[in-house]
Amino acid sequence: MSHRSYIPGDETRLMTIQRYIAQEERMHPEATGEFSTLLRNLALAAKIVSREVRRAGLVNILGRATTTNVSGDDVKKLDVFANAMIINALESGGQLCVMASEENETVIPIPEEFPCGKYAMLFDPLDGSSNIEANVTIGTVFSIFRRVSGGCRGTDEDVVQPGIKQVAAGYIMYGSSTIMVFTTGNGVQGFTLDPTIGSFLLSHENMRIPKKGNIYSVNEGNRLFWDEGFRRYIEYLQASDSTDGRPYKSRYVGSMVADVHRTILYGGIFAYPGDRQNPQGKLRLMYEANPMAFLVEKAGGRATDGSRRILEIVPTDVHQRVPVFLGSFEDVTLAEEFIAGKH
Ligand code: P6P
Repeated sequence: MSHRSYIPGDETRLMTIQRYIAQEERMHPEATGEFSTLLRNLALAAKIVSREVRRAGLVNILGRATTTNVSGDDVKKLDVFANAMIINALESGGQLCVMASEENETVIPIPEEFPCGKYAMLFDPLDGSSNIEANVTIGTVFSIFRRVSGGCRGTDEDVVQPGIKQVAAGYIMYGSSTIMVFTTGNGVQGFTLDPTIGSFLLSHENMRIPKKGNIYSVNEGNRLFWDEGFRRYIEYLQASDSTDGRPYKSRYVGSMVADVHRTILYGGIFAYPGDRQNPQGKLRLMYEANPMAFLVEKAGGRATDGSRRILEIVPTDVHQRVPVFLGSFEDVTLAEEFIAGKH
């Protein structure tokens, strides 16, 4: 019987996320299936969060919860729901030894009644939550490491690892459609949820970021606090020179998942620089910058803090912040040169 491989656009040969993960597993005989189960459970949680995000306006799930997170941000009920949903979907599977979330000040242990596994997962359950009520795209971001501590029950040591040690990373974007984009180190794949059959279908195979783009994405409200070099870089992009596609277009959603997804698709640069008010910027290293940097590099782009690769930063705290410059290799490299005063 001939192997019926996946052919884009052929309705009879759909590549679901389950089939893709199983196919990847077959290509790695040493795989135990634990990792595949972890990704499948994450995809299930994503479907449920997606359903609630889409229903938010209807079931009055909007509004402010009574809690705030470690960042002091008002936590909206959807944040709380997404956080609980992801924890519940993943803690009992036996693949994880510990979790960490933007919404939890300390690491999340695997309850004693559940088996523990060899992976540690960090996540931002609903990044961009300030946009929820405006019905703007928001997303879940995740980062997966292998356990490094000795015991079965994980510790801080397992979640505070340099990004270069990630075994997988990705995001689920709740936009005009729900898309799950992830890498396991072998290219970047995107799956779009078909709600009529409840499956994520391969829609963006082996995503590659253009070497250079013509879009910059940054919150210009912070311009007066930027370092001189970065300010001159943005002014350079805004100057007119048709020989290299300037002036660039400015696009900024204010949801990292949306801004990074567009940057991977179209190229250019997304930046959240440090500034005089916040030298380390706003974005979190462990569950925003690291996973996005892993994806962008695996798609052929570059991701730094203005000089160092994000993935090589040795973390000290699960909630630490880091300046972020990511996107097309040539655009990020030029931004770094301006920041270093070379132009
Ligand atoms: P600002 C959302 O709150 C977030 O953490 C990221 O998703 C986004 O890129 C950034 O903050 C937006 O921050 O200061 O521009 O509103």
